Amino acid sequence: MDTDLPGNHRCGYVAIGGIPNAGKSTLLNALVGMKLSIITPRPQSTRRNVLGIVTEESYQAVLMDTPGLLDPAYRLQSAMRAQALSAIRGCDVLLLMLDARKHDEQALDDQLDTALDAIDEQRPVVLAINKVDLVPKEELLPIMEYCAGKWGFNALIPISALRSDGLETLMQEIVALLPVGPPHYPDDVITEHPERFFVAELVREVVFHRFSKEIPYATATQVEEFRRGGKKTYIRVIIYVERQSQKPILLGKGGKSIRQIGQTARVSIEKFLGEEVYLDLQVKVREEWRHRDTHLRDLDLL
Ligand SMILES: Nc1nc2c(ncn2[C@@H]2O[C@H](COP(=O)(O)OP(=O)(O)OP(=O)(O)O)[C@@H](O)[C@H]2O)c(=O)[nH]1
Ligand SMILES: [Mg+2]
Repeated sequence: MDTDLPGNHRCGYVAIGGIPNAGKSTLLNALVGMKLSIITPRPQSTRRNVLGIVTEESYQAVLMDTPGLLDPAYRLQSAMRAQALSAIRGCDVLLLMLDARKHDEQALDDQLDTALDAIDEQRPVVLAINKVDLVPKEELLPIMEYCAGKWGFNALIPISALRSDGLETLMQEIVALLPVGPPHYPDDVITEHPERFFVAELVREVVFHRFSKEIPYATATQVEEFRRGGKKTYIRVIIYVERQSQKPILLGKGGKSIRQIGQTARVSIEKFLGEEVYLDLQVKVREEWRHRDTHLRDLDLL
């Protein structure tokens, strides 16, 4: 063990689990202090686990944002669920997140059971009751009391991930539950996914914001070329859709829509990479990619 470390240094894996749209990715980004996970108003934005590391003098929390838990209706959704469950089952502390707006008893039961069914009674669980900025104060206590009666949570913390309210208390509770031990990662490492992953995600984020109904869910993105050396970094991203009929929707009249997607995505990609980028977007069809293992594997979703 590193002799410079305090004797009670803590380190461990923290899975952020819960139903789709609870605010898990918003929380990961807020805790890490960097936009690692895409955030959209639509459920099922996150499709695979995203790692974010918080390193302080006395602890290192290796956080894992996970896809929202739901009953899978097709292959991609079952792969998403498997990803989330593997993080939830393998973590040192589960940070279970609730959407406080869904607080009738049935909705709370549903939210709690999705994750708690997957873990053993011994594992520490911290319950983060999120979006409290949208809920009248007097409704919070009954929610907390109901949840406390359902499971022996190690802590119940009301938070607003969006406003970064309650996050210090949340982190303190989590750190106290981490095992004592040296850090897993060097202190300057924040994540371990390749740049290509984040770039593809930032393009997908724009599609999720811009389109409704089926299009976001029928879309996948992949970096096909990433070249440095010129005046700007050249990045070609393919936007896959499932059917020929979806292609013109993404392109828009005279290519207007794809140009706007490109402009918005380029700004966030440049911010993420800290360099100027030439972003080249292409739309291609991959029949039924959501349902086929070969495609899901190629897209790093399986
Ligand atoms: N008002 C409010 N909105 C929030 C808060 N946290 C997240 N949101 C919003 O809730 C929506 C979903 O947030 P995400 O962070 O993408 O949720 P998620 O749990 O990662 O969703 P999936 O990846 O689909 O499972 C976004 O529009 C966020 O801006 C919060 O504390 N307050
Ligand atoms: Mg998410």
